[in-house]
Amino acid sequence: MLLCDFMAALIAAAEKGAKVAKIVRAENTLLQLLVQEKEGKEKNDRFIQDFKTLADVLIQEMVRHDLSLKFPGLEENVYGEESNCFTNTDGKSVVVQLCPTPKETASLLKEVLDGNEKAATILSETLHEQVDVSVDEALQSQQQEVAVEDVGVWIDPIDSTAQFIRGQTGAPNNDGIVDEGLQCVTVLIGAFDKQSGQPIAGVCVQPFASWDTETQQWLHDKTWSVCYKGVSLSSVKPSSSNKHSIIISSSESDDVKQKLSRKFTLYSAAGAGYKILSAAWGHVDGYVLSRPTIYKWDCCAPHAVLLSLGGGIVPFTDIDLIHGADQLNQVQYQFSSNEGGNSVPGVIAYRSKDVLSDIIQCFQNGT
Ligand code: 2IP
Ligand code: CA
Repeated sequence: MLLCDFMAALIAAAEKGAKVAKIVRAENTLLQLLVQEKEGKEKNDRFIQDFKTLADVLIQEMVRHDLSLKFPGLEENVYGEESNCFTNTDGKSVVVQLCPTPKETASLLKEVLDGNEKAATILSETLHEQVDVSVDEALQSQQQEVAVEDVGVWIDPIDSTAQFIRGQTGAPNNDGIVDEGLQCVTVLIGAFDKQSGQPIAGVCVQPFASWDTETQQWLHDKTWSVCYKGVSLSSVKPSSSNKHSIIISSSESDDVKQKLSRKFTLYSAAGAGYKILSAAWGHVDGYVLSRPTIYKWDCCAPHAVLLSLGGGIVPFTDIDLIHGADQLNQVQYQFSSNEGGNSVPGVIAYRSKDVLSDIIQCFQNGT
């Protein structure tokens, strides 16, 4: 496959995923399914998983379907956060996937939507819709051949699911950072080289990037990058200005916060993908997470963006034993079938090597 065709397909899939996320929140029938708190007997006890997971799974399976149709052979190397197998309380399983026609997909979805014909039809029509996307000229000229068998894909269909369900509108601070709200939601599709484990491309879409007061609708925003065999391209324009600020998870430990405060101002926000992108966009210099609550599907796509800008992501392990940034290897993305094998033991995401060195110094004894 040609690199430009692969990127066009990733962009189309991510934009369609963002459209599904927006429709799930805009269509009242679907929204009720999404936000209803399923307690006790009201819970749709036909299926253990609930609609929140179904929205995730539908986007993931749509991306898998569309990429596999365009690039035969890729399907066995497309990985996602969610399992697409829904089991009911009688142990009956329904594998959620796109069928050859919208009609067949709708009837399958009705099975996991408790017979809700309207919801099943709305979702199926959106999942099967052809979306045309405009691809940046710089990408159109990338005619390099990429071997399908060399590439793996990680999908995070809806990152920051909690903010997606809450549905609040966040307020950006002076640096453009939203600490919580729909703006923190991202659809992440990252591609990596199976041999080296390194990211080669990433497409990140914010379905709810900004609210259009005229049309009373959410506008989406897209960030893409390529870092493949010497080609570094991104929709983000490089900028050298350091903010001397770091973004962290709201659940970060006091000890890590105290050490980072030696050199940086700290902000917190929801969304692992959103935080890594905040570093790539230059809202902050980096993102630090000291615990293994992040996964390869969260990191792969925005990691490609940082790499294309001269930054990167290294694991946050044994940081006090490190004597220099050069000792650290980038996070790698080969799929692991081991339990917990696709989690990442904490991250340091950085815009430049200088920022990485400054972050490491915060943790060195005595500095
Ligand atoms: C979550 C989501 C959370 C993040 C967690 C991710 O992904 O990005 O926001 O926690 O690490 O796994 P935090 O907000 O503390 O950074 P998902 O929403 O897809 O489960
Ligand atoms: Ca996630």
